[in-house]
Amino acid sequence: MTNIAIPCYVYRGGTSKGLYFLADDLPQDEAERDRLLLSVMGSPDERQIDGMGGAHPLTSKVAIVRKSDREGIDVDYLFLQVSVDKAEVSDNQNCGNILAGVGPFAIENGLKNIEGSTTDVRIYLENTDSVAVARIETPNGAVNYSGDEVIDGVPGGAAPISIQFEGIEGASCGALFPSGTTTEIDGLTVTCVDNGMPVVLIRACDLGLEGSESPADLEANSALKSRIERLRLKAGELMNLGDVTPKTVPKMSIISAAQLGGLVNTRTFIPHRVHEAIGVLGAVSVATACLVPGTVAYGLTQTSNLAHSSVFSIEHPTGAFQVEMELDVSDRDKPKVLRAALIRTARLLMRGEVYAHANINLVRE
Ligand code: NQM
Repeated sequence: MTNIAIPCYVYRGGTSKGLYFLADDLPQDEAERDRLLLSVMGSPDERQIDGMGGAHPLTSKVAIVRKSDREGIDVDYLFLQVSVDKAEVSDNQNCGNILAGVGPFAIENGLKNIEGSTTDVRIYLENTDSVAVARIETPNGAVNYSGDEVIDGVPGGAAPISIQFEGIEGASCGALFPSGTTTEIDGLTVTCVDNGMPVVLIRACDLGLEGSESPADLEANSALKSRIERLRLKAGELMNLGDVTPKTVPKMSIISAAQLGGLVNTRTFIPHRVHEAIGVLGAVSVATACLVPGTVAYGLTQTSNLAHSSVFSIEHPTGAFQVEMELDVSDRDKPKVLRAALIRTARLLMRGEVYAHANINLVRE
């Protein structure tokens, strides 16, 4: 039996890597589509040896893109997280890193015409019903990928892609702080925030940690992992996310005082592995919490002397992530997000056809 060939692009988007498909090239039936994606990625298998996945959640990601029929929007982007070791495909979170490849992919595939030396691609984020505008360098009638922009967690430079978000506040949880600026869970005071990504902020000292531990050390601490998971399940209910057992949200960010002159230092469970950096919308949510009085991050970051509009640096295991934020905190009970923007890069790695098993119903559970 011949295997199934599907047109596919592979991009590094920010600090993640994924497969990019045109929606029309995939089965319309979701269950069939998911079986196909599991087959292509080589899941479930810790090594993903029989597929394209890179054996880590950050390299087992999929973008599905279609031309949009929404007013003022160029393309619709659906993000899917393909589990490495389980037969699961989840649409319950966004991914701002994979988003970085969506603009270039849209232009390469004729879903958006080049406008000049730069092209703004307006992208509807299907996962959270929000919008991102990505500015892509397009000199000489083609996408330019090369340049000097360096983002921590990626070796070398590439062309900058500036991304601005609209309407991400409370997009998954219904409110920026769905349980107030602080909440008690299991005897710990935490902050639950959703500015594009549901995140629970926990002070490292409250967990008996320094906050500068390596991802490998944190992952090796099984007592800590169980405690974080118990907190996550309770936080999920408080954040209007329901039973989050099978979900990849909320993310659990352990925060401590900045060490590199930034706003705060982070180690983030996403939620079962620890991020080598931090997710894009994860960083936006953390930065937001740092700027709002009353959160567990606010005291830690001593932001009282800082402006509420600037570029803020969120430290992570491989460097720092710069987020441009503007917040209106004049009404302390109802902080408003006025602007969230950042720079990413993306690299086109390959385009061609990817193969799924001929009988995708045979993907092992
Ligand atoms: O938060 C990892 C990543 C992400 C998500 C994760 C992301 C975001 O680094 O917008 O980019 O937290 O699952 O790709």
